[in-house]
Amino acid sequence: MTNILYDALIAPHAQNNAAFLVLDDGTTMTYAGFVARVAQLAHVLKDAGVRPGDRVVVQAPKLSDTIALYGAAVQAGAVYLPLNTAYTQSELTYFIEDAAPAVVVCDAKDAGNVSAICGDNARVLTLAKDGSGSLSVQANDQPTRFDTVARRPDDLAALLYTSGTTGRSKGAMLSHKNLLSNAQSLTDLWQITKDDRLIHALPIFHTHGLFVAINTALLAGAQVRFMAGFDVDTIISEIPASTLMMGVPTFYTRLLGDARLTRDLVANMRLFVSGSAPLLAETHTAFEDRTGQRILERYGMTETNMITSNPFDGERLAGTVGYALPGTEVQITDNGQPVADGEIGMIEVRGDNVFQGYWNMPDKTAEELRDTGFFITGDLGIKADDGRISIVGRQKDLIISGGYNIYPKEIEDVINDVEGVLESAVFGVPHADFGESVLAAVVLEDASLTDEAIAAQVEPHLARFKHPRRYVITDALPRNTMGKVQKNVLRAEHSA
Ligand code: MCA
Ligand code: AMP
Repeated sequence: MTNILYDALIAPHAQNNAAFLVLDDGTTMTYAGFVARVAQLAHVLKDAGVRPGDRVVVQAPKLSDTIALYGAAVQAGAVYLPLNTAYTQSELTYFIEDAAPAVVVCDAKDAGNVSAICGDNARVLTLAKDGSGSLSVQANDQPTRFDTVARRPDDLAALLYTSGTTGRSKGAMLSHKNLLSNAQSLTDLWQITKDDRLIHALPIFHTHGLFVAINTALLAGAQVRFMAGFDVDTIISEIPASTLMMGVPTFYTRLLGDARLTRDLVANMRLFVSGSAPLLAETHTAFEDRTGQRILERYGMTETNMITSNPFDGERLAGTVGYALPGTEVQITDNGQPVADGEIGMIEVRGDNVFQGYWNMPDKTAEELRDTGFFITGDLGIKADDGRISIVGRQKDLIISGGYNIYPKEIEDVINDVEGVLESAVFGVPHADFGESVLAAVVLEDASLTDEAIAAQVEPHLARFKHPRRYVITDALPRNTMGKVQKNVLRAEHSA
């Protein structure tokens, strides 16, 4: 038995002295150095009591060691569980209790809080922004070889939480085969090779920045210009020496806002990829007018990795997400039955990319993953007669702000718990920078409650990117005859 993910992504680089991660301070981690560091960290995990199948929670800064930790979890047969660094203690408590990890790696500044959550149930290791902390101290003395733990293709490699329409986050169980098959499809389709240099400005706790970007780079042996975060100046200065960028639509609108983005600047770039949120056709067109490059839009989900992509060679059509990836089937359905080409329906997907179900939630899994293997995405789409897919809406109540998914139910639950609030409805309105932004309509029981007071009580419970940007106090929420809140009415009223 082998470990297909480690064997494909990491093992081949043991003697590869090419640069893998090029950091903001100019230092470089070579591929061979990465393989050695992965082994050292795998020893740390093993010594900390991690056994095959155990979860390793990581809420840590974007560092080369954080990527090596992902590799280490894979090599040690563990299940990697990355978390947004913006999550508050109350959000973190839920994830740790639900996933019951053996080890939690966190920023040194959060160690006290995290230890309080974990008690004796998990070991806590630290990794600070400057790379220091107990994780690296322990790793530095370890051997640079580790006996890779064998795993079956369907064994879990990662657990990624995705918020739910019920307000409770669900852990999407991703297997070695799920991750590897998708990395292979994307690397082939986008023709990524060792000659590529990828601009990496995404966070590494989501599918886009971790699996789409890092797994494809590892598979191809490409160089990654690994940036701490999104910064227009840094990206503009790195574009001439790079060939590839992956980003959310906000990256592209922000770049378009800078006059230095020109055809000459991007002359060396061969591919710009966009995903995680709808790319407006006007952004696509404006980017082409300015640079001569047609952004390649693709579509995916945490549960499925990438599902469709516009072609590398061929027409990249604005407003469409392209064709099902090789090995991935997409059907458009109405009540579970496929509809004719050109008709709107639910997008469903099947293939090696589709997850193994939700952690500890068999009922939720059964609701969304059919016996036939098709996963019900909650996105509404149309398939043209040549197979090209366009997303036309969402059946799930979801806001996507700057590529981050925000489920209104989770926020409404927190607002409704504020003393003096009768009920609330959270909805998204168009936003020039983030695509959508969060608003809350609130009906009060206690008329003296102010929006500042509500915001202050909501704050400790939710990561900042989820906070409503505005509270609208109203006498009643608009409802249809069935009593369902009409968020489209709220959106129309407040979009300006
Ligand atoms: C930051 N803030 C936000 C967001 N990001 N508010 C709403 N939506 C956001 N996306 C808030 C912060 O809380 C802070 O608020 C203020 O903005 C400044 O924070 P800062 O970190 O400086 O912001 P930034 O660096 O400008 O970040 C914007 C960003 C970032 C670069 C667009 O959000 C980002 O990297 N987004 C990518 C997310 C991503 O990777 N998604 C992929 C998910 P305050 O001032 O109040 O404190 S994977 C996925 O969706 C699927 C599978 C797929 O298909 O890929
Ligand atoms: P996540 O919760 O991160 O798994 O987000 C997945 C959701 O992001 C999908 O169900 C879509 O609604 C949305 N999404 C991802 N890529 C695109 C895209 N290119 N266009 C429109 N929506 C997208």
